[in-house]
Formats: sequence, structure tokens, C-alpha cells
Amino acid sequence: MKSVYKFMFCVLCLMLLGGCSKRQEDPQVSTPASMSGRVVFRYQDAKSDDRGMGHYIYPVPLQDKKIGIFDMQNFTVRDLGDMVEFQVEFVRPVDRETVDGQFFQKGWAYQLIDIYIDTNRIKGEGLRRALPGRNLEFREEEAWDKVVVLTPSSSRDIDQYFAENSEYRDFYEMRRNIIAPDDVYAGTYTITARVRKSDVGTPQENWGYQVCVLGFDRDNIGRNGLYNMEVGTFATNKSFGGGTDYEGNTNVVDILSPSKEAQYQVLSQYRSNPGPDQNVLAILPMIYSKGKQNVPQNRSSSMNREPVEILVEPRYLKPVE
Ligand SMILES: [Ca+2]
Ligand SMILES: [Ca+2]
Ligand SMILES: [Ca+2]
Repeated sequence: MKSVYKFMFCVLCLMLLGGCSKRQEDPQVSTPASMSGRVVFRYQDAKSDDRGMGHYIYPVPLQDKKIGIFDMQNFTVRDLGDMVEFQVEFVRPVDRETVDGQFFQKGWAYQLIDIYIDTNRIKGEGLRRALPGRNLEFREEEAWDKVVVLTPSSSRDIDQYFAENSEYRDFYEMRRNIIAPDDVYAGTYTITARVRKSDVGTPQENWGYQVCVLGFDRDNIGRNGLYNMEVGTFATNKSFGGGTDYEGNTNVVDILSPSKEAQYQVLSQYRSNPGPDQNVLAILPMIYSKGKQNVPQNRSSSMNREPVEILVEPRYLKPVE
């Protein structure tokens, strides 16, 4: 008789345990960004480097409780078969609404992300200029061929901008390679996008990537602005501080970098003048999944008073595993 009770007790325990573990699994099953597919590129970004070229200051309403929301910590590319998944992970949880209660279409509030891809590493192929308002460029042999733009608001705004602004002839000609996907999802710490291979191509071992994180400003749209927050001399309600009031400094607050020092070195190679023609833009290094990286390029005519000798950050040169 005793052994029957023992048996029944064990069965009851197993049923309870089974029930518990099932309940724990359920949320993962329903997450659209569940881990699947083959990882083709992964890069761990330095922490606490959401300061652009080193001394950018968050917009005033974000200074107290939101420090770290623009601090990227991982970037992952997965091959899902017909689709390619791009995932950016942040140090702090992704906000669903702004501090003053604004919501946007895609479910997050503050981050604007550009993912630049060099698909061929051929000099003269692709575009050297980053998108308007980023105030950055790429070296000739690392020019981007595709860019995936993740905006909290409508993707159509981005498509329309490039379709209508033919005065930016180079962007207009590249407009089919500027991809603003609708298939996006904000997780607790991540923003994930899925793009059809027919739009972006099949990731290859020799592709290079660079990711730019900016603040999102729905109202900044024009000659040198594409939904990005500006970085001025002083922080305001809608802009970062620690830059200049001209257009030479970048408005990007975090990029893929092996260390914060390497990022500050790269992004501080600019010259900002009242006349935009005299500006010198910092050069973003692409990071290649296979093969030797190029030495990040410095500007001899930049405002940076540091010696113009190139600081070689060895980890920028290492191939990614
Ligand atoms: Ca970071
Ligand atoms: Ca290229
Ligand atoms: Ca970084």
C-alpha cells in the first residue's frame, strides 16, 4: 500500500513540475525575436561609450533616469533562410514611450539606428557619405552598398524622403539600397529587424558592417537631417550637448567599437565650420566578418589637437571570429 502512495506522490510531483516548466516556456514561444537561424556576424560593443566622440551629453529630459539607453552592447546578424535578421542590444531597457508620454508606430521611443553594409569591399563601389544628418563618411574602399534604417516611426517617411529629394543625387540613385523595414520588434533590451534577402542579399563572409545609434527626432527632416537628434554645444530638450553648433561634428552617439577610446579617436577626427563646405567629416571604419581590417583613418586637418599620428587600436584590426 505504502509503495502505491509513493508512486502516486511521484506522479503528482512530475505533473506539477511539468506544468511549471510549460508555463515558463510560453512567453519565449510567443516572442517574435526568438533566437533562431544561423549567426553570420556578431560584435560586442564597448560599454559606457554612448558619448559620441567622448563628451556628448544626453538631452535634458533624459539626463537623470535614462543614461545608457543609447549605449549599444551587441550587434548580431542571423541568416533565417529567406530573411536576414539584424539585432541591436542595448545596456538599458528600450523605452516604449517618451518621458512626456509620446508613442510611435513601431513600439519604441528614442533610438534611430543605421546599419551600413559593405557587400563588396571594392574601391569605387557604393557610397562614401553616411545618410543626411549623420555627418560621417566612409573610406573609398569601404563605401556602403546597403543601409538598413530602423526608425520608431513610419518606414514610408524614409522611403518618401529619398524618392522625392532628387537634389541629393547620390542618395536618390541609391534609394533602393536604403532599406527601412516594417518587420521590426522591440524586446526588453533589443531592437530587431527582419529584411528579405531579395532586398539586402545573402550575407557573405566578406561583408563589412557598421552600426550608428542616434537619438530620434520626428521633426528633424530637411537638408541635413533625417529624423536624427542634433548634437549642439549645449544640451536642450531635444538635442544632445558636447558638440558644436555647426554641422561638422557627428550626431551619432554610439558606433561599433572595440573600446570607448577607439570610438572617441575615430569620431573626433572632424572639423566644424560655419560654412559647411569647409567641414571635414570623421571617417567610420567598417568591421569585416572575415579578413584583415583596415587601419582606421584619421584626418590631418581635424580640430582634434591630439597628435595626428594614427592611433592604431589593435582590436579594430583583428578579424571578427
Ligand atoms: Ca556601447
Ligand atoms: Ca562597397
Ligand atoms: Ca561603441
